[in-house]
Amino acid sequence: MSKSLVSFPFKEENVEVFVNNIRAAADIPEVGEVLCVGARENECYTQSLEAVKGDPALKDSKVTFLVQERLGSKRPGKGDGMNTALKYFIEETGFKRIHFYDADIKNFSKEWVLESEKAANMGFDVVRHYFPRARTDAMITWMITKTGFSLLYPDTQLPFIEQPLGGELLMERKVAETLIKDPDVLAQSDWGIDTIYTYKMVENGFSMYETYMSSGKDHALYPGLDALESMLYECFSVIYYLQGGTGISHIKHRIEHASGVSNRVENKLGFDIQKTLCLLSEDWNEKQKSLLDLFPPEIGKKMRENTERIVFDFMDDANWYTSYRTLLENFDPGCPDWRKLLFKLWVSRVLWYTTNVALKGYSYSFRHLYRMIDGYARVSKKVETLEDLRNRGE
Ligand SMILES: Nc1nc2c(ncn2[C@@H]2O[C@H](COP(=O)(O)OP(=O)(O)OP(=O)(O)O)[C@@H](O)[C@H]2O)c(=O)[nH]1
Ligand SMILES: [Mg+2]
Repeated sequence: MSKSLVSFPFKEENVEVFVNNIRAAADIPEVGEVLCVGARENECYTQSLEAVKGDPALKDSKVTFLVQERLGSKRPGKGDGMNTALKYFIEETGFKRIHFYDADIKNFSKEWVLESEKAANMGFDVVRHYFPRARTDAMITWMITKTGFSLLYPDTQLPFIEQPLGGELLMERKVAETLIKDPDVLAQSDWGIDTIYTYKMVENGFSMYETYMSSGKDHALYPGLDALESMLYECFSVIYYLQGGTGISHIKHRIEHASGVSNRVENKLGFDIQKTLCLLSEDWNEKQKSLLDLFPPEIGKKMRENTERIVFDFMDDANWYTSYRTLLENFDPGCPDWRKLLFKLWVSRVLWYTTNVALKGYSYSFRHLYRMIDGYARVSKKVETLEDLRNRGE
């Protein structure tokens, strides 16, 4: 069958936004079915299903609602939702391609689907959307995922994938078949799903096209960095377990040139700094303080000072590199104190970046972030030192 399945994993989203998105996807001739995979049968699930059933615009479209299966072994979350969709696509349909979109995109339109279809028609196995983001957004992507890939896999395309955690992507059927057979993918029921999909796509040598959506993604926002703690922990844990992979092939990879950025995105400086500062000084215990002995003395000492006053001015690019290496060597995913410490180290890193880089402007910030990833790859390959990283001009 030459058509595509469009899938929306969802949990508790605005019903009107979600149903609009279902309608936009179902209206596209290339789309054979829309699959909505809910976390559970909650109010959002029943109300959206009712709205779809009663909508005359959808009476000729196939829209399927499922509650996600318990497929994985981590926290039951978005990963079980996405894997349930992959499994349905392979076992219950004969469609050629599967698309994924977050359900909370307020400016979703048929363009999102059609842009992916066009890139896939050019012969790419995977198509991922990327879009302009505010300079303080995507702090897990930059400081955890891209940094981790750069430290561990500097010779591959992994560090240079624009938005490795993005939820908007297309896969050809053969990609879905490979992923759903992989026990690491199936196990990843939590926020780590995007990282494992990205990694496995590259590991299996699938070609990748990244389309640029200049309109950006307008979606529900987080109030402060504390809401990101579980996402941070789950995304870092995948990178931690991925250490030691070898022989990752060189894939065909094309990134569409980024065109415009809206004033809204360019001028936005993201999160609640006041609230975030407090996170550094809260909830310390003796175990966390002793874990800091594993870090280089100057990093351990400065972090420990946070029990008395807020300190983050030391967490520059070089110290973040060293802290990340220490985490990769010593982290214990089962230990709640390691989890808290990872979070605090990351908060100090985000605050350093916000006050030393982000305040200097939009273009300055992105130049810095891209150079940081290049620099980390060079240090990992031992062609540059941490001193070089410190001395690089802007
Ligand atoms: N099926 C399912 N969907 C989930 C679950 N958790 C989150 N989702 C959906 O996954 C999508 C992404 O979740 P968000 O909370 O919007 O995540 P986000 O931080 O905005 O993600 P970014 O777009 O990367 O910034 C949304 O459609 C959620 O409704 C879950 O446990 N199960
Ligand atoms: Mg969202």
